[in-house]
Amino acid sequence: MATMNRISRIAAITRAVEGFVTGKPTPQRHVQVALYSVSSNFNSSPKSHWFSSDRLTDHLGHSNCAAAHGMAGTMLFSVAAAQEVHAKEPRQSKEFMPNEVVLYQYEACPFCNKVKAFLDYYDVPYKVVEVNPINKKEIKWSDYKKVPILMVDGEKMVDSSDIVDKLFQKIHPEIPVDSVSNDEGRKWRGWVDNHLVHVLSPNIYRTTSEAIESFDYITSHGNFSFTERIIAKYAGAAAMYFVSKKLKKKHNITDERGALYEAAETWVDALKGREFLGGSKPDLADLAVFGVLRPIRHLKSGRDMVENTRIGEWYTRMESTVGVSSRVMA
Ligand SMILES: N[C@@H](CCC(=O)N[C@@H](CS)C(=O)NCC(=O)O)C(=O)O
Repeated sequence: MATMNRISRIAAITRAVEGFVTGKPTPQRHVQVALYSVSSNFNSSPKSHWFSSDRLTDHLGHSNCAAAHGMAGTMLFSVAAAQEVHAKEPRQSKEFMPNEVVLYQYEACPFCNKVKAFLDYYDVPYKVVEVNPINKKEIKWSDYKKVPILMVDGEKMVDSSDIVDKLFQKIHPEIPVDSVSNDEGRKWRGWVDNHLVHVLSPNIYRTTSEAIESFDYITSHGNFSFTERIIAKYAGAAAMYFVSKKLKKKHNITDERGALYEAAETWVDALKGREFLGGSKPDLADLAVFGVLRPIRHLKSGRDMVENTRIGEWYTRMESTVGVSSRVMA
């Protein structure tokens, strides 16, 4: 009986996935296959969701929300030893000394990781509240139902790019809002949201073993109950494996690894020999690229990317510049 339920729910996922990919509305609006927010509450009420088709673009279009922290990956990226250590930019604004910064997030969500890269770089201490993707009870109080949500001394900020812009303004009140990013920075920040994130999902779910690796990370770092975790790992991986094939088509990607390598090379070309896009120190585009790549860095796709492209040196520079996380215990 339980098995039957499971099978019929997996079938529901597949239908929802098809509904999404074909663009047809699906009656299974609440089946959620979120790469960052994968969950497996198969016994959930109709309100809970595995794969909510109205949110699929968020979940699946940017399914790079997975990573595994592994020794192999650490070693691959540890050319850092040979690199000079870049100092963090000191916080320049005495006006921005918040008492409490709280990030509502999914651990592997690329948008949340963009915000975290910024906070880490600027040494802004922040607490994290991991949101349960099934019931989102931690953000019940909010009308805005996506993550990241950042609370800065009671001020609510939403949308990763807006959050970063607002924080930058607080740190650098002397810089006019329009100049937060120059044309080049703006262009590449847009590229991250409109291109890079779409390339990541077909890669991290490319093969069944990669999909399981990704889901292993997601479910072990996310806010899941024990049962949710086990089911999500395998059912989510299976569903996303198929979804990623459809996503490839949706975004006209034929060779996902090729597209990932191309994106990495494109970024290195954009640097034009500079240490960072921002010159001798990272700008907001550097932080955005680094932020969305960080969750995949120790997955097979991230390791392959570093082995097969020139991005490793920049990534390592970013890693050493951003430094240790400024996250504090909640
Ligand atoms: N444009 C938003 C996108 C945020 C977003 O799509 N977040 C996803 C998770 S990575 C989300 O919360 N989706 C809704 C859900 O989980 O139900 C941003 O940059 O912050």
